[in-house]
Amino acid sequence: MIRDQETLDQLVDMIRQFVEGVLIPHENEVAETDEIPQDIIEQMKALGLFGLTIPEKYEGLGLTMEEEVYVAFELGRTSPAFRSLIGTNNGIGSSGLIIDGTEAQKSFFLPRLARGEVISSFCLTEPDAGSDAASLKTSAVKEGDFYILNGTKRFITNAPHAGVFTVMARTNFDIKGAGGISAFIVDSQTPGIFLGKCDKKMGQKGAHTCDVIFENCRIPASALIGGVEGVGFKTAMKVLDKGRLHIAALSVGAATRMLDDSLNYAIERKQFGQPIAEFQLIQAMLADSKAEIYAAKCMVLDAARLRDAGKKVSTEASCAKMFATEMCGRVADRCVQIHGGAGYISEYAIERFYRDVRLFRLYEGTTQIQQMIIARNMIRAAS
Ligand code: COS
Repeated sequence: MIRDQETLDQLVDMIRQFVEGVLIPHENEVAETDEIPQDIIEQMKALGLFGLTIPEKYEGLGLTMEEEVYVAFELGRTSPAFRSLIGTNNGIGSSGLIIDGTEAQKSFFLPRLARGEVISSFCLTEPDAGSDAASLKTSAVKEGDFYILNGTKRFITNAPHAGVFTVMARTNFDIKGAGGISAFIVDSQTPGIFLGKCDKKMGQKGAHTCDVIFENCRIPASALIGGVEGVGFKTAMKVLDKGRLHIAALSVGAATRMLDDSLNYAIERKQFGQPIAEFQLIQAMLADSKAEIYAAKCMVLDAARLRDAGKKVSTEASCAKMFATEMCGRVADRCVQIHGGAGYISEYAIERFYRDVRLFRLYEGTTQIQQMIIARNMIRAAS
C-alpha cells in the first residue's frame, strides 16, 4: 500500500540521489577498508535511513511493505554493505519488537533504533542450528525476576556494532521443537556477553558478522518479548517473512545495477569492429536478464501489497525470495560473462557484486528452505 504517492516519490528520489551521489562513489573504498566511513553513517542517520520501517509513533518513517520494497530497489543498486548497516534496524533487528513487543519495550527501544543511535541484531542461528532453527540450544532459565542466558549464536549480522540483540532461546526443555523457544530483547552491554572475531567472508566487505556468546548472562524478565514464553519461534518466523521480502527487493535492485553496468559496457566495448551489444548472443543475455528482473519485481510488489492488505504471506515471501535471489545469481553470472575477462578484474564493480550477491541465496533462509516452506504450505492447504 502506498499512503501518499508524492511523498514516496520524493523519498525514493532522495535515496536514489544519495545512492548515486554518495554511496556508489564510496563502494571501492568500503571494499578495500572493510569499513563504512563515519561521515556516511552520519548522513544515513540524518536522512532517517535507520528508521524507514519503524512506526512514526516511535520516530521512524513507518513505511508500509510496498513503500519499503520501492526503497530497497534503490538501496540494492549499491554495495550491499551499506544496506546491511541499516538493514537490521529496519528489519530483523526491530521487527520482532514491532510485531510482538510490549508497549514498554517498543517505546524504550524503537526511537533509539529509528535515530540510528543504537544498532540491533537478530540472534537466531547457532553453530548446530542453521536451517533447522527450531533445534536451537541457547537456554534461558528463569530465576526469580531474571533469565540466565547460555549459548552461542553464529554469523550474527552487525553484532560487532550492536547495542541490542533480539535473542531466540529455549525456555522449556520438555518441548523439543519450536514451542519451547522464547524471544528476548537484550542490551549488548549486559555482563556475560562476549563477541567472537569478525567472520572473514567471500564478499560484502564493510558488513560485519560474528559469534555472540552468552555465558551466565543475567537479563531482567521484562526482556521477554511480548511478556509471553514459548512463542519466540513464531516471532522469528514472522520477522523472516518480512525480511525475505526485503531481501527479494534488494536482489531486484542489485540485478538492475549489474545489468545497467553491463549494458553500458556492451555498448562501449568494441570487438570485431562493432559494439559487442550488437551481437545477438550478448543481446540474449541482456534480454533474459531484463525479463527476469521484471518478473521478480512484479512478484515482490505483489507479495508486498498482499502483506499490506493483512494477508499471511509466508508462501509468497518465500516464492519472492527464492525467485529473486536465484534470478540475481543468474544475472550476476551473465553480467560477468558480458564483461568477458574484465568481469574477473576488481576494477569493474561486477567482480565485487558477483561475490556480494551470493549471500542473498543463503541468508534469511536458503533457497532450499524456501522450497520446503512453499511446498509444505501447498500440501497443508490441500490436505
Ligand atoms: N508465521 C507464523 N508462524 C509460523 C510461521 C510463519 N511464517 N512459520 C511457522 N510458524 C509456526 C508454525 O505454525 C508452528 O506453530 P504450531 O506448532 O503452533 O503449529 C511453529 O511455528 C513451528 O513451525 P514448523 O513446524 O513449520 O517448524 P519447523 O521446525 O518444521 O520448520 C522452518 C521451520 C524450516 C521453516 C524454519 O526453521 C526456517 O525458516 N528455517 C530457516 C531459518 C532461517 O531462515 N535462518 C536464517 C538465519 S536468520 S537471518
